[in-house]
This record gives sequence, structure tokens and C-alpha cells, in this order.
Amino acid sequence: MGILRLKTTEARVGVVGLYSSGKTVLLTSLINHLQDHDPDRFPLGRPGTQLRRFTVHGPDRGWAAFNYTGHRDALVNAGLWPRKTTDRAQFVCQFERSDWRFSDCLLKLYDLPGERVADAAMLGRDFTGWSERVLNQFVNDTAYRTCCAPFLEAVKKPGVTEGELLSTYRLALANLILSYKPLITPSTFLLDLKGQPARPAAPAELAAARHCGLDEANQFCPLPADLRAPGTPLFDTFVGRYNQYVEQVVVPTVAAFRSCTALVVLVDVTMLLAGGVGMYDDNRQIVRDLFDVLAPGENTFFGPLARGLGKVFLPHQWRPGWITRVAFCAPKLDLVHPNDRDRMLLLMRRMVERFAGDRDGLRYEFFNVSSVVSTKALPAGAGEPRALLGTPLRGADGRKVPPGAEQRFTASELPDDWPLEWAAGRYAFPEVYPRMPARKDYPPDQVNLDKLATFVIE
Ligand SMILES: Nc1nc2c(ncn2[C@@H]2O[C@H](COP(=O)(O)OP(=O)(O)O)[C@@H](O)[C@H]2O)c(=O)[nH]1
Ligand SMILES: [Mg+2]
Repeated sequence: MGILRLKTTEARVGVVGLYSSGKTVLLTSLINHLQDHDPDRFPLGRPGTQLRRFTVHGPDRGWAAFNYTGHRDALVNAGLWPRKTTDRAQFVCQFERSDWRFSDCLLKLYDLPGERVADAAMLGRDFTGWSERVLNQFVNDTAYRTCCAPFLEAVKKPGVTEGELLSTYRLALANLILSYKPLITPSTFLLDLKGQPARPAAPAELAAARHCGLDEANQFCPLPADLRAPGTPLFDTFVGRYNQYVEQVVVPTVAAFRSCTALVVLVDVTMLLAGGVGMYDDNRQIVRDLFDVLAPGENTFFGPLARGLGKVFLPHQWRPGWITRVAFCAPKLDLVHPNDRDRMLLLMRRMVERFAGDRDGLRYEFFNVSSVVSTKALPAGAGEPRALLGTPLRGADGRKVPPGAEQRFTASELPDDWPLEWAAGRYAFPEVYPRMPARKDYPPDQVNLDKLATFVIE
């Protein structure tokens, strides 16, 4: 210890997943374990590695700070998450680790919304190109066509107004959300820039409550060829709003993803099983799009040498993406009985491995993780009910209840492979209150979060 550390190694780790997949809980637990590190409870890197001189820095310019203190407090006191002010946040810290002799670690953690991936097609496309692409999808996929019927009718109506177009498009997006379809673009309809998600409601209600664009006053929707005449107020207005949206939402988000050295991709197997086959298709499509946009791994134009040079010489937006590691993470392991935890890993692998396997030069691994272990398992033989102990979050009617005594409950047995079809509700993994120690310097029990951290922080 005390040797001169000559350099700082920067690790930029993005955590991406859909709403409620466990990003906030994972980051909160990870930060707690790094800050109040105990090598026995959180073995990081080489065996016996100690962390020291942990300091927190402010976020980079243009980023909101990840509210660690508020999130930890909410976990302890079963409170609500602190009110969000933004859709993405960053936490920056620096520390020394005893297995790195000459360098300390500057770690930047990013909380990134997976919902934005649906806007990826806007990158490098003008309003016309994007309109074509979206309308093609609507017309050529039965499920999309059905959801979008009122909008597809409206665009054909002579003299249709901006108001009619926008309201039928919002109705189409609401229908898509309710049938678990992934192409919700502009994605602010699903998750606005303040981080507020669309809440489940009847389609008309949802369409009225949300907006499709930067904000209420700057909405747009795709237009077919005969409505795209340059010089007409409708077309010119939408082009302007579209360009502004791309500049303010899409470019910064994709730049944030691309600037990461490693990505943690959360795939909530429990949510997909509980949600039905539509939700599985949705999430898989989003992971595929994510890989298409980010092209992680080395590519043929930018070998390791060019990458090094690019880092130095190219302006930020032009640099090659340098995500070299992807950790696929199945969260909430503790909601699944120990008998089924290997299957959880296998299911995730079957679902997404292909996307990473197709990339040269990308290192990827799979982890089943519990960020905050909140259940105890009771023994179960083969074919017996999977019984767990925990504090239920919801009553029999599905409503949230205040935390009470620990109870025995059963979780579904996991299948060996994804079924060809399954309905929402066929599998159930009851949610429980998180078990977070009140003592702030005592991090929660975790499973495999240490292994995940070892993989991505390097
Ligand atoms: N039992 C259990 N629940 C978890 C775990 N991680 C997340 N959750 C639950 O999943 C829900 C969504 O988590 P959150 O981090 O807010 O998701 P986000 O929207 O992706 O940030 C919360 O109600 C958590 O209590 C875990 O390790 N174990
Ligand atoms: Mg969150």
C-alpha cells in the first residue's frame, strides 16, 4: 500500500434494462458494496482484494447524479423511490484496489433506459426515412396493423388535421404498449424525459395522458408519402420537431451507451415468464436492436490500434463504440427457488446469446444475480411446490400492502426451455419487500453481484 499510483483506469459501465427490471436496486447495492467494502462479503477481482480511498465525484456535464442515498433509504424504509427528475443518471466514484498495483480506478456507472432503444432507427435517418420504416412495420405485421388501425385509417382521410393524426397515433402507441409490442417510438410516450413511465390504463386514457415527442407542444408522428410534401405546414412542422427530438433525445442517449466500456444488460426472466410470450418477444427484440445500434465489440474498420487513436483524436460522436464486454444479467434470483436457479441462467442464455455470439471481439458472460437477497428458501424435492419465505409486497387482490410479518409463499417452477406459447399469469413470482440493512455501512446480502462487478470493472 501507499505506492505511487501512476495512472487512473477509467471503467464506464452502463446498466440497461426495461422499466422495473432492477437497475436502480442493482446500482444501489453495487455502490454500497464498493463504498463499504468487505472482501469476505463482496470478493472483487483477485482473492483477498481490498478497496481503499473510496471517493464520490460529481457527475459529468449534462448528467444528473444517481441518487444513491435516496434510493438506499427508500429500500430500508419500504418507501417510494425518490421522485425522478430525469430518464438517465450517472454515478462517479474513484478508489484504489489492492490487485491493481499501479493504477487506481475511476468508475462511472450509468443508469440507462432500455426504452430509448426503440428510437434507434432515427439515428442517421431523416424524417422521411424514419416515417417509411415505421409505417412499413405497421403495415406488414398483423399485430402491429391491428393496434394501429385507427391511425392507418386517419392518414388516408382527405384533409386530416394534425390533431387527428397525433391523437390516433398516440392511441396506436397505447395499444402497442398494452399488447407488449416493442416499437414505441418516439419512446418518450413510454418513458418521458423526466423519467416518468406510462402507467397501465385503458388505451384512450393512456393516449390522453402521454405525448409523442419532446413534450406536449412538440409532438410528431410518421407520415405517408402523400402527406410529405415539402412546403406544407404539416410536413415542415413535423420535420422540425423530429430533428429537434433526434438532437435532444436520441443522439445523447446513444452517445452515452456507446461511450461505455462495458454494458450490463438486464433480462428479467421472472417478469418475462409472468408476462407471457408477448413480453418475451418484446424484450428479445429490444436486445437485438440494442446490439444492432451499438455494434459492441471490435469492428473491421477500427482495430485495437485505430481505437486507441480514435480515443485521442476523434470528436466524441465520431469515435468507434468501444463496448468490449457485455454482462447479461438475470436479476431477482432470490424470487426463484434454488432448485431452478440454473434454469434461470439457461433461459436467459437461450434467449439472447445469439446477439452477442454474432459479434467478433466481444467478451460476454451470463450472471444470475440477486442485488438484495430478500427471501429464504425452504427445501423442495423434485416436483414439490417451490416454497420461499419473505415479506409479501402485495395482497391477494394484487394491491400493495404495508410490510408485515414474513410469510411462506410459493414461486413457479421454471421450465427447461421457453415454451412455444404461454399466457400472462401462467407463471408467478410474488414480489417481496427488499431486505436492506438499516445500518448504512452494512451492504445487503447479494448473490453473484460480486462476480458481475469483477467482470465489468477492469
Ligand atoms: N426480491 C428481489 N427484488 C428485486 C431485486 N432487484 C430488484 N427487485 C425489485 O424489482 C423492482 C424494480 O426494481 P428497480 O431497481 O426499481 O427497477 P428499474 O426500474 O430497472 O430501476 C423493485 O420493486 C425491487 O424491489 C432483487 O435482487 N431481489
Ligand atoms: Mg430505476
